[in-house]
Amino acid sequence: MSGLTSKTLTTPKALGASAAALAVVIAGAGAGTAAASTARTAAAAAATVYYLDSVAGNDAAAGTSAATAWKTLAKASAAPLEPGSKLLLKRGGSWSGQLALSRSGTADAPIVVDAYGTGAAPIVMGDDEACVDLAGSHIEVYNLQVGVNRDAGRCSWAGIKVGGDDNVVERNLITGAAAGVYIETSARYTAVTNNDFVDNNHMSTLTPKEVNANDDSGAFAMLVQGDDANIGWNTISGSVAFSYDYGFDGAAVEIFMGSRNRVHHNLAFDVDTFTELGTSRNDDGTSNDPDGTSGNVFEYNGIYGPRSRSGLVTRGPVHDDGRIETNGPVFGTVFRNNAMNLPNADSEGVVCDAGCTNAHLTLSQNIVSAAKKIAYADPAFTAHDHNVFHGGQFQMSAGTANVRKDPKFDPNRPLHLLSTSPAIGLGVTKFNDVDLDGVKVGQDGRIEAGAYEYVAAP
Ligand SMILES: [Ca+2]
Ligand SMILES: [Ca+2]
Ligand SMILES: [Ca+2]
Repeated sequence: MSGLTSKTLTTPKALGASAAALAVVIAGAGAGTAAASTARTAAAAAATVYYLDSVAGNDAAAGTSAATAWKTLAKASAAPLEPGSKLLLKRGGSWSGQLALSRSGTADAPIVVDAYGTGAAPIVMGDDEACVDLAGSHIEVYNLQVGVNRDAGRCSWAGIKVGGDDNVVERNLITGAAAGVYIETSARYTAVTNNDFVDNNHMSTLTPKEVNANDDSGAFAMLVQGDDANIGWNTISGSVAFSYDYGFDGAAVEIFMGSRNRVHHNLAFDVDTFTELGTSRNDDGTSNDPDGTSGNVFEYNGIYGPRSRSGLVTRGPVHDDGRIETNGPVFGTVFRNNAMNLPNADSEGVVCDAGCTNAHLTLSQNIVSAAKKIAYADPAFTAHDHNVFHGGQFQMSAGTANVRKDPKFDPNRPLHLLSTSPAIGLGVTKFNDVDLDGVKVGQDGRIEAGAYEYVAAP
């Protein structure tokens, strides 16, 4: 087994910090009625809009118009934000330090952080804990650049740290952090949607093996310790970094102690591992994760790129030799209609070890193509069906109605299918209305394996 599969999830430095929350906006959730919408509009109209201008602002001004904008993150962080308030950052501006939002909106009147003016997205950078800290609840953050992709001025731990419930992180560029978005343990219902995660490849812990051979950590686009997050429609690239301990490290979505998170319609390029899941136990078997880690769902994600080495890593409770797996067991992970194409010579598509059984994982209608190892799972694991498997070693039970063939990806459109693909029509269950392009699933009467419906190339 490679270093990748045997590695231990390390405990991030912020573990145990303030409670957190998160906000899933699974399709259709939230205040959907006309009445709620009207109430929300009215509340927003009545609340104050504050402006922040890093060039011409003045903290002694009123802050309530572009002409009287404040200047600093400290002033903005102390703003008396009531439900429905907005905090607008001027485009073209840049701030170093932390934007800390500890007040809360409500479901009908969230606090909104957004950009104003013209030009480049406003940049919040240069904090060594979290450039944006969402400790409150019902806060929505749009259209910022969080972090920079260089040593000077990076967010050296988190880009955005989520502590409260029902927060939204949407349409931002998040770059250069050790954890682009970090969702803390008690955070529930966080939405992380339509963002671009670029080169979140900083290692927060990086020590030679002689010092510690299993402590390197970082290069997470998203680190999820909370529950019930909706993580969808993001693009994620470059979360891969050198590690003394593992050769390389990094993940698109690392789930550590979090449950019922839904990860869907994300496209990940050159990310070391798409997802690794773990809980936290001590060597004697006692748990640091009282409510466990269970029920995380991954669907319609695309995973590719020459530097990508792994699609899914999860685990059961105990190793063959009787040793407790301190990052297991992780229960009920569902992985369906994902497509991965991993040509890297060290790549392993799916790994579920340490006593993996059907209680730990279900794999349906995926395409898994990996050069070194398609899949490893312990013999008791049989809950896999209607997948296309292709590539190197296959160390898993036969499962049900799987196909071992070249998936025939279109060389011109990553992870899309050629007309000769065995994935076309292999699926039997419609798990989502739309594919990774937003195309209706099964519209031609056939459901594909993988992340894309087959539509003839234009
Ligand atoms: Ca180390
Ligand atoms: Ca948990
Ligand atoms: Ca179809």
